[in-house]
Amino acid sequence: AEKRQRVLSIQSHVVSGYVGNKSATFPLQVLGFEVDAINSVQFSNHTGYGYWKGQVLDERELEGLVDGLHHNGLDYYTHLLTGYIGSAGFLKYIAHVVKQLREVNPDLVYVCDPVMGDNGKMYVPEELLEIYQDTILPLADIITPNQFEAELLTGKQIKSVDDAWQAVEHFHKKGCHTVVLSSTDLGNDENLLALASSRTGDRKTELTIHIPKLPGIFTGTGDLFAALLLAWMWRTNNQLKPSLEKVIATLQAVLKRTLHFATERSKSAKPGFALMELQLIPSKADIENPETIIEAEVR
Ligand code: ATP
Ligand code: PLP
Ligand code: PXL
Repeated sequence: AEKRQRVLSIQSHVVSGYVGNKSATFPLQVLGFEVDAINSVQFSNHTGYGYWKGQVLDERELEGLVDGLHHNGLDYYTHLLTGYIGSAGFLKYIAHVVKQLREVNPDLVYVCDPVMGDNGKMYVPEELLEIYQDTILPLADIITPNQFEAELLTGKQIKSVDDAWQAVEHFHKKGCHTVVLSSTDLGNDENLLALASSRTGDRKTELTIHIPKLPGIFTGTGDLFAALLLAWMWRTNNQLKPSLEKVIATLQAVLKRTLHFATERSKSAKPGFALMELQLIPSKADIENPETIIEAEVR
């Protein structure tokens, strides 16, 4: 029998709402993965609210947790997933964790969402950029930068689809076999454009997909995207096209449900952050069995 897939997910925990591990764990579990979560922070709520309280895990504490797992032989993982990381020391220690986990399982797949910012603004310390470039990307199998993050990592602006493919090429050269630009403004007024490329064995796949824009600002969607991509790449034996289509199908369903829920209850046109929390639990069926309506286009 096939060994159960085991993911170590190192991300934020929020008491209320759905970002980081709260956004990634349930979908991975629904799709059959065993999920071990390390909470890099524990906050009352996501930081978009403007007010939050909680704790931040430092690299010494991360070391302690990983040591505990190792001591008891609990550190066999098929996948490592990381998202938002707020400090240079913590990110450097992640590189160490990847190597340590690969000593136990050389085939470990590392899915890295190099979260640094969006829409031209960095929200992590600048020193993280160099660590992602030099240390983390060469260890990653699957990466999911957004357009701005791809620009930072390559040091080149992305103003056209051609520019975006050049960025993708840059990441392949760094050693990442699957590169997905999870959102770019290279679509049109109604669509975001995502680009995806994978090189596994002698298979080479390059895709774009137009994502209908929904009117709202959502949080935790990048985290959900990376978790779903991890799951579907495994379940399809690294077939990028069905994976990407399923990821987008689930995201559209979750976001439509979220928007419907929020607008039904909101007295104003712009629902607050609490109402806009992802409706993840009611979307269980859309996670298990995404109905793929939007097709990816082969380049
Ligand atoms: P990260 O910063 O985590 O690397 P990101 O900035 O690309 O990722 P998002 O902008 O949240 O993260 O996008 C991730 C996915 O969420 C998109 O591919 C898209 O499917 C979906 N999404 C987010 N916002 C919207 C929206 N307003 N309308 C439609 N889809 C959206
Ligand atoms: N600001 C802070 C402090 C964060 O922790 C995060 C987490 O990723 C963000 C902004 C980004 O949120 P988003 O992924 O929705 O762009
Ligand atoms: O990816 C979103 C996210 C993750 N973690 C924390 C956040 C947010 C978004 O605001 O505040 C702590």
